[in-house]
Formats: sequence, C-alpha cells, structure tokens
Amino acid sequence: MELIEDLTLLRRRLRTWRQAGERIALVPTMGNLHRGHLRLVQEARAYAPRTVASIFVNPMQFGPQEDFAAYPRTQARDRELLEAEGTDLLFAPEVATVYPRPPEEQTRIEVPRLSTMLCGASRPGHFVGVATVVCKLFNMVQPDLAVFGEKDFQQLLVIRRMTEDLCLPVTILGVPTVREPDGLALSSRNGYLLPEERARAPALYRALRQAADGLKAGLGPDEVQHQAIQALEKAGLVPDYVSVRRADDLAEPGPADTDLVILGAAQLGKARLIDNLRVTRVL
Ligand code: PAJ
Repeated sequence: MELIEDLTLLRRRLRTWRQAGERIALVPTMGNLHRGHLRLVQEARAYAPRTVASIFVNPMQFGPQEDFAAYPRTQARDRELLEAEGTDLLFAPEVATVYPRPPEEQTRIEVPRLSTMLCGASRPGHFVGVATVVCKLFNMVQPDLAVFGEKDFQQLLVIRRMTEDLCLPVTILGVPTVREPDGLALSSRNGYLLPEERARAPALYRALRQAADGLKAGLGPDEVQHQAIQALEKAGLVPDYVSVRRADDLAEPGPADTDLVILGAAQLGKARLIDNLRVTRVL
C-alpha cells in the first residue's frame, strides 16, 4: 500500500489508474480504525479494482469545546490494518493541504435542514465541516464510488444530498453498522470509555431496540421516544435525543410513513455515543 500526503503526487498516481480504465473507490475516515472502517474497505474492494482510504482528522467538523486535539491518532497501526485489507493507497494529508486558507476564509458546503437537526442541533457547524471536507476529498480523489457507514446515519444523508445537489459524479454506498457482541456500535470514540462506562454503553442500542419493538407493536413515536430516554437515564447515560424519523429525509413521520429510522445520541463519560436502527412499520 502506498502512503501519499501530497496532492500533486496523489493526482499523478490516480491518473495512471484512471487511464488504465480502473474504477476507484474512496473510504474517507478520521483514522483510529476498527472493524467498522475495515468493513467499508471490504465493500469498496468488492465494487472497484482500486481502493483509496483517507485518514484526516478534520478540524472543521469539531466544535471549539470538542475533542479535536485529543482525537486518537494511530497512523502506524491504521496503515497495517489497511494494508492487510488490500487497500491500494492511503491518502493522509496535513491540515494545510486540505485547508490552505484560514478557517474564516474557507469556502463551505452547507446542506440546509438535514445539517441543523438532531446531532446538528447539538453540534452547530459539524455537518458543514463534514460536507465541506467530503466534497474536497471527492474533488481531490475523484472517486467513482465512496463508501460510508450507516452508523452515522445523518452524516450519510447529508453526504448523499450534497452529492446530489452539487451533481458530483460519485456513487454513495451505505454500509450497515458493525457492532460488538453486546450490541454497542463500534466507534473510534469508544476508547474514551472507562471499563465501568463501557459495561453500560450497550444501553443505547438496547433502548433503540426497545423503541423499534414498540413501534412495531403499534405505539406512537412520542411514546417510544419517551420510554427510550427514560431507559437511557436509568442506565446512567445523559441522553441528547432519541427521535423517530422518516428514513429517506429525516422528516418527522406522518401516520402513513412506513420506512423509519430511530436515531439516538447520549453522553457517557467523555464519549458522545450515537446509534440508529431502521424500522419498517406495518400499518
Ligand atoms: P470516522 O468516524 O472515522 O468514520 C469513517 C467512516 O466509518 C464513516 O463513514 C462512518 O460512518 C464509518 N463507521 C464508523 N463506525 C462504524 C461502524 N461501527 N460500522 C460501520 N461503519 C462505521 O465519519 C467520519 O470519520 C468523518 O465524519 C468523515 C466522513 C471521514 C469526514 O471527516
């Protein structure tokens, strides 16, 4: 696997592949890789002969009080894992390569509505940072396909909408969430959990499961949301939200909507946990 940090070198390498008619799949990450990320690489490899992974801890998507400085940077191990999965190229640019100008002068990509609800309400500016960096990565790598996890369901929809609205010629592939045996969704931030917190963390997944069962049994969104929040509090998590939404656009569901997603976020110690579950409601 080749490691490239420089944009000119990246473009030179990618040109040779494109000229050979090889399709390119991109897996954007912030590193500290786990089995969830590696699943994305496996999916990418199934769709294209060339797979590029990127590792870039994107300052623009972190709030001023968030963990940008503390975010785990484990590039040596990440390289080994990517290499073992058969990744062709790792693009790991410096901040100055991605953002040559000061933050206030950076052109931004804003996906309205989808960016300001749920996690976007608690993390102002977060999804502008995500959309901007993903758009830049798309322009740098010019992949045919890009792979993202459904674990970050709102992020996936923001990226799909950005790609569609800006007519970017990239196919977006969503991959189901990879979980620990006890249900906890794998996340780079799970490492922040103390052992005692880690034991309580699956409460988020359990609360979403309970909410999904409630919906299927005919309970309304308000009722299952309320129950889930109570379950999280009982487990000692600090809930941010649990919300039942339409899966295609995250709007509040009407009585006739059947394709739903239950999204939840909660703080546990130093970790902000997020998770979601798709539910098909039978009317
Ligand atoms: P990061 O948190 O490193 O995640 C990179 C990709 O891995 C995202 O598409 C995320 O949804 C996916 N992922 C994370 N945990 C997963 C799990 N348990 N199962 C399946 N997929 C999982 O998300 C980001 O980085 C950034 O916001 C990024 C898109 C790279 C832009 O900076």
